[in-house]
Amino acid sequence: MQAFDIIGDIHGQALELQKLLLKLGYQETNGIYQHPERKVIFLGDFIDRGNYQRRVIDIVRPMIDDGHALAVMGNHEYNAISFATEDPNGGFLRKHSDKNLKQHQAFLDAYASDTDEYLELLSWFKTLPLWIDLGNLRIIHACWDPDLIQTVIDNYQQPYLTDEFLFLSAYKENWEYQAIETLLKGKEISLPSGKSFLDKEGNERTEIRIKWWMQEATTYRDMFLGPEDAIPTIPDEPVTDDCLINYDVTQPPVFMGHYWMNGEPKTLASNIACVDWSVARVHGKLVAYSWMGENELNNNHFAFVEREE
Ligand SMILES: [Mn+2]
Repeated sequence: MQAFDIIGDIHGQALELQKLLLKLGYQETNGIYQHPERKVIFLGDFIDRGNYQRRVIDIVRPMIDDGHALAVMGNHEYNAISFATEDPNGGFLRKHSDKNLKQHQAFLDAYASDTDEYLELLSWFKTLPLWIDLGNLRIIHACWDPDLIQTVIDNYQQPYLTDEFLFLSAYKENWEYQAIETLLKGKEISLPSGKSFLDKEGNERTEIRIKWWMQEATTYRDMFLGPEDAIPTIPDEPVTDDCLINYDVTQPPVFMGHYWMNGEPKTLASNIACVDWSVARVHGKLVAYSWMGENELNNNHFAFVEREE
């Protein structure tokens, strides 16, 4: 049985990644971090935000290409691909708006002097699957939605972003758009009409991201996943739609990243865990879970390093 160290979103924080790999017992041999018995599974979101994005790629890519690690695609790799892909209808699949540029500029700058490497890296991003299902272990960036996963399989027969899938996912009217939104960015629901809240950037939002795994949640406020200071502004009214995912305890453990968790790393259910404690944020952590084949996850299997500086 292969054991894995499952590592959350890195976002250009190469120093913390090196520290965590060393802490987990990986050693750099011929320029590639490796472990005699264990492998890493990365949850995606290698890029955007941090100061060492190219260095992160230079660490994770050889590990993956050389068989010492697996990885899924994060929403930031998806965005990078869409940003660089021309839309046959004009412009790019992801708009080069001020907001999108701001989020992505540090990545573009890191490769500004090397267009060939930039383009080659984007085609490598496309080789990252949208999810991994090993039978006894499941990995996805944001939300394990079995219906959407089945729809992808029914239509594309595999978990990769083909050119057609990529193109169709850029348009809201297509199910492909919804699939990427949910699998890579998380499940959202609309607030009751007239209700809104302010997000991290201070933008007014009428939709909330929800704790899709939280079976006991009944109200908008229970399900809300977002900044703590916004919680009192979320209505404590029952949600009538059936929007949560019934991921029951008999299913294999699933790991995700993406959500900026707070406090000490711990599981969300006996078979569900998030490993993103937002290392891109001051006081964030880079978190790993060391999986030895167990169905029932154990809080003692988390390891982390604190954000530098
Ligand atoms: Mn993400």
